[in-house]
Amino acid sequence: VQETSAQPAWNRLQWSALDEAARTRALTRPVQVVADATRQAVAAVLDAVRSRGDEALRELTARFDKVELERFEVSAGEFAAAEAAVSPELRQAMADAAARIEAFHRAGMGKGYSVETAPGVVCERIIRPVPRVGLYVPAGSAPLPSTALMLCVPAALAGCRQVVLCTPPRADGTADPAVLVAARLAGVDRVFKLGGAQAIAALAFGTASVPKVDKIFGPGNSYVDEAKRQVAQGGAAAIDMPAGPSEVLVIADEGADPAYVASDLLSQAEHGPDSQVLLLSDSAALIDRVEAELASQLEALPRAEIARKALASSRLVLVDSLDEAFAISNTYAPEHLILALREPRQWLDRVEAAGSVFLGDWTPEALGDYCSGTNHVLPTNGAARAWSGVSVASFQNFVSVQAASREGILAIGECAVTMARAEQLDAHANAVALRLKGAAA
Ligand code: HSO
Ligand code: ZN
Repeated sequence: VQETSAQPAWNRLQWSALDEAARTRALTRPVQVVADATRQAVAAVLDAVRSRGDEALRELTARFDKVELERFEVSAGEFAAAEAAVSPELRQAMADAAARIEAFHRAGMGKGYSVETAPGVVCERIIRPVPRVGLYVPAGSAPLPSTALMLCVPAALAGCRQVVLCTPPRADGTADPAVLVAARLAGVDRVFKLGGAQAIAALAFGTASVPKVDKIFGPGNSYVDEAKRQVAQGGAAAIDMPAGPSEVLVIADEGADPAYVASDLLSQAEHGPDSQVLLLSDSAALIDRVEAELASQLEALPRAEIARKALASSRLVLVDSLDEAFAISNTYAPEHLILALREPRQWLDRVEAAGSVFLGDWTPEALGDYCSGTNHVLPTNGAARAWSGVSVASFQNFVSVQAASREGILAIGECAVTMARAEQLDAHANAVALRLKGAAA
């Protein structure tokens, strides 16, 4: 740990020098303790919105967003004003990004299928969109129109019957214009100016002005996360995935460009003081150079304060080999994994768990955050071991169908009867045996 006050602090470790406990500590994310106060505050907000609807939304918006809103839904006039407020360059960039996100997500859409598993027995999978979905786009320290694209594009591809988006109002009572333009570019035109736990409550329970949804998507602050957790637990609405602070893990070899590596670490660090940043390298010289770059690039960043806080819990780890680096990465299961390696594709098979992988020096995480075409709503906090990022499938249900003909029940009925008898479920056995008799007659 560097301790001169002029130098920002980050943790430099040598993996081979750590014992088991220190290794575990090095890979442990800070525990996300949801304070009792947060949990109770969120529960109170959910309660208020469930019982008093729009009236509660008005009070909570006045209290938390400091703005009196008569109407939450963005009007046609506000959309028009937003279109006028966004520069042509930004509009075009968002349209280009939306097109690439659509191309990638469309190609990955699941298909229905049908298999004859026995003569006269046809099993199918059919796909149905989640009927009503709610998308949350945060606007805290920086509004994120890119997140609107990442949620709206797959929702539109899935064909959800009702798609509504919530984003917090600004002090003047308007929504961020770029978020509105992004939503419209992706085919979503029902936007509500609501933020925080009250937005999640409105989507989960519905109010006179906000329609209830079946599933809620999108990142947010700790109140939003806690509200999503509570509505999911209570069965009011499903949610996309468990949330935590954003994170990146970079595996870099001796030949990596230290300026590129540092810029990738900093782009994650600037998201928030709790962002997680890890570098694994088999080259001490590379780590030295990255440290120097971190210090100099940090100075020039407007969000240096935030990034510095995140870096304080970052880790720059010297490993004995790249094999060791992949073992560590797979244990950690990062949201973003950057392979700053000379032959990155040759190492891809080693990746067991990661939300999204970035191959080689020309693929910064920022490309995936905005416009390569992949989704940036990804599993954090180690969830990548068992969860995947948002895709069209996140907005779909996969329904199985089976149809047996007379020939079909004759072919497989005995199988069911035998198993039902073994489980001592006689009604099951009867349901099949009756038909076997009928079919044989
Ligand atoms: N890296 C963030 C997504 C984002 N970055 C939005 C910029 N804008 C979490 O994956
Ligand atoms: Zn980002």
